[in-house]
Amino acid sequence: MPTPTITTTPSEQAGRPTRRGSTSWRLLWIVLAVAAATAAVVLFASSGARDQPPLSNGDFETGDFTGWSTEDWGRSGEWLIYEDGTTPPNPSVTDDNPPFEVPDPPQGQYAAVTDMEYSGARFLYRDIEVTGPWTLHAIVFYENGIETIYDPLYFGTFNGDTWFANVRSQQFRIDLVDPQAPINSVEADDILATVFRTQSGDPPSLEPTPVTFDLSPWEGQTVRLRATQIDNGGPFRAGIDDVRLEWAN
Ligand SMILES: [Ca+2]
Repeated sequence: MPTPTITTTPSEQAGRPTRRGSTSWRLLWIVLAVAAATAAVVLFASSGARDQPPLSNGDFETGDFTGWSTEDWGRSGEWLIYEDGTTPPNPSVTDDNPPFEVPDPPQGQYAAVTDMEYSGARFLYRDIEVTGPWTLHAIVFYENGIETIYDPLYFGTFNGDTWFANVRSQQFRIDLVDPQAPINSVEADDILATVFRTQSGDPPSLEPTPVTFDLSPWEGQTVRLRATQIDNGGPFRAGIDDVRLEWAN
């Protein structure tokens, strides 16, 4: 019986190098695909980091004022975190005329709003270290309990017990101020810029509205973002949410 032999046809011989070649190409394509995917992930991660300079709890989603400071002047009224636009976040600090009714938080579950039973001035603020060419972004809104905005650049005085203002003031404004200045300062040297403000003649309410402001002129400095709400003509609910930093174009 002849010894079995393994024979190879010319076509198979020709095919072997071809198969090895196709395997090599397949490997090369896999390597290239993995490299491309890795590059895409790296690019995505770096562009994502670039899009979000840090500003902790600018959206109030911790459900409290972590990262922020508040100061409330007056017998009854304050900045509060709320979830539902028709439920006073602190029922012991609210006026029934008109009752608390504001838009629901425009971003996420929580936002900041003022509520009050008596007249006063309320400050919500935080310091921002401007370490890049950033744009400030926020969403603002308000519900004035009376028809008229009164906008004097005057926040009244507070002796720790009683708030006093000798002119009508019914307004909401957001300024960039010198971090070293007193919280109620309206001195021209202390107010670096005004991001938003209600003015005489404005409508009595504003739906949630985005505002942006270029912070790049203060790059390398620390500025204080100060939101101020004042009323002595009726309740004035002012709200803010989604405060964040973006890279300026
Ligand atoms: Ca929010």
